[in-house]
Amino acid sequence: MQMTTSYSETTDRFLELENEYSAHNYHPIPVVLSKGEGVHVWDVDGKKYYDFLSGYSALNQGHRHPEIMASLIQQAQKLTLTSRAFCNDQFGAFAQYITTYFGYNRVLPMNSGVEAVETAIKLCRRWGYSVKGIPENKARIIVCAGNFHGRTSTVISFSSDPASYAGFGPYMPGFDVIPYNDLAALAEALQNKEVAGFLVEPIQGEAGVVVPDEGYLKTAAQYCKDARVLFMADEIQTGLGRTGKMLACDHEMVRPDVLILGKALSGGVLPVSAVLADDEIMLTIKPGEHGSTYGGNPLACAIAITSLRVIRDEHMTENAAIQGAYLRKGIESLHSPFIETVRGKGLLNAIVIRHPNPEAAWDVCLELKENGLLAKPTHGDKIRFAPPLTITRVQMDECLEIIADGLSILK
Ligand code: IF1
Repeated sequence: MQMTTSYSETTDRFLELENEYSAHNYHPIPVVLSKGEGVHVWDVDGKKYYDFLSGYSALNQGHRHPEIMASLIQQAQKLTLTSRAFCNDQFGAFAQYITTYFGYNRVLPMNSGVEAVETAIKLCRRWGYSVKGIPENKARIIVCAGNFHGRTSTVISFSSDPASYAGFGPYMPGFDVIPYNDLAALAEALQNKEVAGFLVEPIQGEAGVVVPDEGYLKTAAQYCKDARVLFMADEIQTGLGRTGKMLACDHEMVRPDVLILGKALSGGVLPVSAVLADDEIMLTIKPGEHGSTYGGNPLACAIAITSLRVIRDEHMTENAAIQGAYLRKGIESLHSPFIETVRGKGLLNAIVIRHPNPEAAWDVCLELKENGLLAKPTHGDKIRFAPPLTITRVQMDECLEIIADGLSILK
């Protein structure tokens, strides 16, 4: 039986509006937020919470980071959008900054994460035809079961989660699904000479923070190199310091042929995503063959430069490694019989709840909410713990107490 939660008339009124007038494409935790700052958010009744979801890792720098907000306000007072029909004084600076930051020749800017994934798919196919010499319309891309790369019709075509793909066919062809973290399966799939790319999350986020075996990424990247197949890392959720390295691929010193970024590229202010690659890949797309209205807009560029800079300046990546290890150790030391496993890297973590009640994870999240911490279950029995990378040790100690209290409702 699902636990009920108490909330005020004010909250109720906002929930009713959303229920009455919006699509029902989410089942949110019943809390209505009105303010955010750093690792905290406040609801419409003034109650304060720790944000342990960080906008699905779009808020690595915390809510309303002062320097990111300053860039937003400064640029918003000058120029917000030109389209790429014209040039602007922010885009070139952004392109130089981000390509130098990650060590690639070029960047193709987009907006949402899935647009960057779609862009990577198009780049990969085009490279397959014009460079690798795959026969037209025959290019294949290998993906992993349990993937989440977004929700467009193409991307759900290779999802293995019925909640993502069921009822949305017909599906885009050209994708081969193999088990995640399975090098033998990858080696076999790479036998096909029409394979142009391998698209993979270094850690599978939505699947419940599934961390592959040590060496998986390194070996997979080598297999791809040997087969002349592009290794494409979707670091939209794992990138930008989240896992305790700037990129999750950095844990194994893997340099993706195609790097896909999003979410925290904008510090949670507005959608900014990007694909990075070297000339041989990026220059296969010619003028007028790909783009988007807002891609590379001056406002996004100004925000993205600051969003990237503060991660380095404030050592957020290092803090994620330290506080994430502390969080996992603290949860493990609870020795809760209701935690099947604690897993993650840096501040991308999840616990798997073991309990006969299928709503147990949801009920724990409602209890956490009552006690001042916001988290949400994924795939039923997993609870993701992913606070902003700015969280301090003192704050983490307080959160560990709240988590312990939240678990105590399970009998
Ligand atoms: C939802 C979670 C899901 C992503 C990776 C691409 C995208 C995402 C690795 C697409 C987006 C978001 C989407 C949001 C919930 C959240 C999410 F894992 F982060 F929790 F769904 F799996 N690659 N992830 O994680 O980026 O187009 O959304 O900007 O759709 O419910 P987007």
